Amino acid sequence: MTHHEMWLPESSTDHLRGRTLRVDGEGVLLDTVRREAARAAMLPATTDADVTIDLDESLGPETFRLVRRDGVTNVVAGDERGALYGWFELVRLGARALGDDVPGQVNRPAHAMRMLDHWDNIDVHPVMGQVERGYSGGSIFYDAGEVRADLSRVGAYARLLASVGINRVAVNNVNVHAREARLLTDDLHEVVRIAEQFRPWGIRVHLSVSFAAPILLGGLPTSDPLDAEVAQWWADAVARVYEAIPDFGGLLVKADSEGQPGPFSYGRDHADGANLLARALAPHGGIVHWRAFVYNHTQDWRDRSTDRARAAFDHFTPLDGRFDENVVVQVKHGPMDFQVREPVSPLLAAMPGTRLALELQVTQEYSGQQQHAVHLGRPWSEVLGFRPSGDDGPTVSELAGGGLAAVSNVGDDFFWTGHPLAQSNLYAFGRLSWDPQLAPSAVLDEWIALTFGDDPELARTVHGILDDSWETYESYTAPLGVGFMVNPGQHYGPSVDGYEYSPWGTYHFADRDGVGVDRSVATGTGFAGQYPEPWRSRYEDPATTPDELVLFFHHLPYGHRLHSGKTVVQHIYDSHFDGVERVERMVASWEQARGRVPDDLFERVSERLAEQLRSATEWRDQVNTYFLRKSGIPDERGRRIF
Ligand code: GCW
Repeated sequence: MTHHEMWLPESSTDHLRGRTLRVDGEGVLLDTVRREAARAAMLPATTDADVTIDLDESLGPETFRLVRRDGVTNVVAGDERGALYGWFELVRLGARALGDDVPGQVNRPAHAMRMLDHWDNIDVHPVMGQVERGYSGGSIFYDAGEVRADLSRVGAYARLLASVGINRVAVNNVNVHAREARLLTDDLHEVVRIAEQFRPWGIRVHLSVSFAAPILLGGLPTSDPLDAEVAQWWADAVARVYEAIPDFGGLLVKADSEGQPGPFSYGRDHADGANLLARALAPHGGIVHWRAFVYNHTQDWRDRSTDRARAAFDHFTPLDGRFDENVVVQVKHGPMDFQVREPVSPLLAAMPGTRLALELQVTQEYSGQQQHAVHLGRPWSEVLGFRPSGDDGPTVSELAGGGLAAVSNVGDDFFWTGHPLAQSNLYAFGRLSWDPQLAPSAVLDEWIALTFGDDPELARTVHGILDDSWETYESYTAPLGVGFMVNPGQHYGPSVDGYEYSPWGTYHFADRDGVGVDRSVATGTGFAGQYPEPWRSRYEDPATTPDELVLFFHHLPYGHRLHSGKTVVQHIYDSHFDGVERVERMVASWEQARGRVPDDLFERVSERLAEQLRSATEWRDQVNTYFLRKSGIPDERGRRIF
């Protein structure tokens, strides 16, 4: 075995072995289903069969339904993709797939676009390495300057992704360096090879491109989006891509952000930039994902009038209605940057005339970097279900008509994700983008059952470790939504003032009296005013701001009393002591898994849990000590702070 099988071990199809299957119809994806069935040791049948799969277009794209009749389970699918997804539902259901209580509802994805973005570089980047913010070894696509000769692992990855309904993958970093820029042109034949691995699984390939490509690759003097030659260059380049890859998905762009080139250099705006590419893609049915992550990263910390949290909204809302139909503006879930707790980005509720995608981060940049066990199903589910304009308004999921995209967490590590339990995050992203209403803890249990088989004791252990692990991580890191107390650059471990005097716009403003960022309209940066009612008013006032976000919106005295009844500083002490105790319990409970999981997996998780405990202890002691020294207020319970 060259890699772990994640949630599709051989045993996941035990219930299908020796059963008969009839698949009606022809096509690449139906052939995939036939191969999967053979792999599961099912027997092909032409007439009577235990399972039948056939197409009924009236169901619509990507849709399927299981019908149990006369001892036969029939998968009726709207198209080939629906058939493939229906197949994996049979796998997920286990023995139930062949019983009379087969769930018969129509299964249709909530989002047509369910995408993973890879921040993989071809060349090893001197600072970021092979995979930017990657914590799972090298890239599965590239190895030290080349596209891998053997891409079979990409095929295995595609299978796993298809099993949770992912249908698009961007294969290179949004920070596009010189070497990666060439994937669009000179190295297109390599992208063709990658697309071949994804195609049988119904997954379309996307490329991240440099906005300066016409200069870098085409030798033009400009990449001005309103220049006719520039437009022609893009049209030609994109046409060549579609000739080589007819099912190519589209382009992904990070422009005018953290040093990437963009339309601002030419006095143009982001609608001009996005529409330029959209028009090159439109004749081929392609899409441009244009990221809204645009802010000033060379801020002077002395400048209190600039608030990074405002940036995406301020840049993009004036452009609402100006984007072409095949533009998807891709918005990070929070206004800052994938912090462990942020409010939902107000931009998501402010672009009614634009297709928006919600961007999440499966790779755990700010949530323990796959050293810490942190299951992200719950925070994602909270974001997806949040209603920015109150109980009668739409959810974030409904506002994200352009679907979901997330930064992948896999690499060439044997377990794919460094921390074996981080596989659960990849699984949860797929399942929640298919159905955002699924209960995150039920999704977690699905993943556990598929991955570890039928062992209730083990299932309890893994569930216990992961289910509230996000809250645990939050409790020993930056308090009450304040964010960014990490080591600058690599973003692992505590450094309370690490970003306090930096140009990145990420400050907590702790002083001897209090901590937090005043983002109110009345006295602060005005960010709270970017929300519709009722949240605008709720966030405006500390009395109505939820505790967990109160320092995101307000600068509060250490003695301020939270809804919980605790003061801010006592909350900091208590949550940090509690967080470490929770990690101690995680470490102890993992012992129950010894002998119940493969030894190498047991050891890997044990090592990571030991590191999590060390790191959590460091977080606790640095954060508590920092606030004790700033505030001079002792812990009510007299615990040891340094
Ligand atoms: O969170 C930040 C990361 C960068 C990343 C950037 C982005 C790809 O630290 O590494 O760059 O976000 O989302 O573009």
